[in-house]
Amino acid sequence: MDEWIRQAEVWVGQAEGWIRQQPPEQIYVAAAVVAVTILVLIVASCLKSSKQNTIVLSGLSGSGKTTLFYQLRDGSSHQGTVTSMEENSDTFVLHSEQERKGKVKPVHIVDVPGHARLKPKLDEVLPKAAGVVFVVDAQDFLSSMQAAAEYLYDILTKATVVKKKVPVLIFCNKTDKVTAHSKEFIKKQLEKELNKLRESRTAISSADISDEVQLGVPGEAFNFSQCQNKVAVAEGAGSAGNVSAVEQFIREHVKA
Ligand SMILES: Nc1nc2c(ncn2[C@@H]2O[C@H](COP(=O)(O)OP(=O)(O)O)[C@@H](O)[C@H]2O)c(=O)[nH]1
Ligand SMILES: [Mg+2]
Repeated sequence: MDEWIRQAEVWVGQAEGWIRQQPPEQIYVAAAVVAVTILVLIVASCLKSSKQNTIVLSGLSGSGKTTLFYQLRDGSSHQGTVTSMEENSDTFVLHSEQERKGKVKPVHIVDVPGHARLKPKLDEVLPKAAGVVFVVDAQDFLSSMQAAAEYLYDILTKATVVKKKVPVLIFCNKTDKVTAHSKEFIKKQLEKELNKLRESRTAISSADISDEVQLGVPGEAFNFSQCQNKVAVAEGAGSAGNVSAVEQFIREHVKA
C-alpha cells in the first residue's frame, strides 16, 4: 500500500513538472475544453432523462384517465373523484414496483384532460413523451367512438409522435363491466373510423389540412400496423386495479 502511494506521488510530481514546462495558454485551453465537455455532458443527460420518462395519459373525458393515474401511483382509485378538468402530473415510482428491490426508475406521468378546450396542453407534453396511453371507455364505446377516433387521429398524425416513433397504447378501460366491448372489436372499429376520417380529411382542400403527417398507407384500408410508430391495444380496468397492461407498457418504454 505504502509503495503504491509513493509511486503515485512520483507520478504526480512528474506530471506537475511537465505541466510547468507547458506554455500557460495551452493549460488554460485544455482546462476550458474539459470544463465545456463536462457541461455539455451534464446538459445532454438532463435533456435525455426528462424526455425518456414522461408517459402521457390521453383520451376522452370520462374514459378513466384520472382513475388510472391514481391507480398507477397509489394502487387505489380514490373513488369519488369527479371528472376533473385539471391536469394531474407527478413523478413517482409505480405503486406495483415500490416493493421491488434494486434500481427502479421513477416515471413522470401526465394526465391530460380530454376536454376539447384543453387540447393545446397535448401539444405541449407530446414532444416530451416516451409513450402515450390512449384510454378508451370500452363499456360506453359505441356512443363515443367517433369522438375517440378523432382524438386518436390527431395524435397519430402529429409530427412529434410519428417522426420520433413514440409508441401508443390504446387501453380499453372498464372491462370489469360485463357489457364492455372486447379490445379486438374496439381495435377494428377504431381502424374503420380512422380510415373514414382520413378519407374525409384528404378530400378537403389541401390548404385546410392541419395533419402534420399522413396517416397509414395511401390507397390501402387503414390498420394500426401501418403506423411508423408502434400502436398496441390492451384491455383492463382502472377502478378495479387491473392496470398491468399499462404498467408493462410503461416499463417497456421507460427503462429502469
Ligand atoms: N366500471 C369502471 N368504471 C371506471 C373505470 N375507470 C374509471 N371509471 C369511472 O369512470 C368515470 C370517469 O373516470 P375518470 O378517471 O374521472 O375519467 P377521466 O375524465 O378520463 O379522467 C368515474 O366515475 C370512474 O369511477 C373502470 O375501470 N371500470
Ligand atoms: Mg380526469
